[in-house]
Amino acid sequence: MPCFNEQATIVEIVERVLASPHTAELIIVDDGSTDGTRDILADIDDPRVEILLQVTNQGKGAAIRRGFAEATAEFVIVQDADLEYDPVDYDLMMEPLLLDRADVVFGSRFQSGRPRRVLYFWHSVGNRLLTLLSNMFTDLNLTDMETCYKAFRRDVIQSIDLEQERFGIEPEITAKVAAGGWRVWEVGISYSGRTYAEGKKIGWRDGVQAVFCIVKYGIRTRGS
Ligand SMILES: Nc1nc2c(ncn2[C@@H]2O[C@H](COP(=O)(O)OP(=O)(O)O)[C@@H](O)[C@H]2O)c(=O)[nH]1
Ligand SMILES: [Mg+2]
Repeated sequence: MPCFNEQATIVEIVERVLASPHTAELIIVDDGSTDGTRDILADIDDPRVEILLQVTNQGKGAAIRRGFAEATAEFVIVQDADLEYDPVDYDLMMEPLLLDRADVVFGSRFQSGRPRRVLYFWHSVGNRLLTLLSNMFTDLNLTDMETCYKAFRRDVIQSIDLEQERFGIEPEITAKVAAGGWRVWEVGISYSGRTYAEGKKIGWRDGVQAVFCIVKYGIRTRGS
């Protein structure tokens, strides 16, 4: 769980994660929070929780790379520290992994019969364009490349070298998973998007950086 200034949601999301029967361990990587999140984290008392503190803010990519490196359970899922993604959906995410049909599972907000909050139109257009561009390089037919819900066999994600520090990590993971020839599945998940007033931080600059990373890793991993 990458976590940066999420004092409004951290308690609730940790409770939801720990309530899931699938949760063997929860590694929270605090990315230099300055809003009191760290004090809240210090009060968590559950043997399954491990808290890692980044010295300075380095970005979501750096935080999840640190989490991947520390993971010990058989499967790993990325869980944001807001309430946009619901751990109740771990059941759906885990099924292809537990049946040994998938090595990697993407949770799609767009190909989903599950409830989702109706919100920013232009965000969804941006997400679809980024997914389309990524698919053109990877030749995967994903519907939601940018989704937070990416689940992996632990040995698979730990075998992939990742370098992106910020949101470029999503296209980097996607390109490298595709290049590795791993079995990728997708399942529809619910999505409770938040507004900027509610704390959303991602912005158009992150979209531009995503395009850059799709092309960079698309070219680099093509044919490999
Ligand atoms: N925006 C942002 N999020 C970070 C950072 N480091 C860790 N995170 C966490 O990564 C996740 C990013 O969330 P995401 O849904 O992609 O963006 P958001 O909902 O617009 O904030 C959240 O759990 C953040 O707490 C950072 O430097 N910036
Ligand atoms: Mg979010």
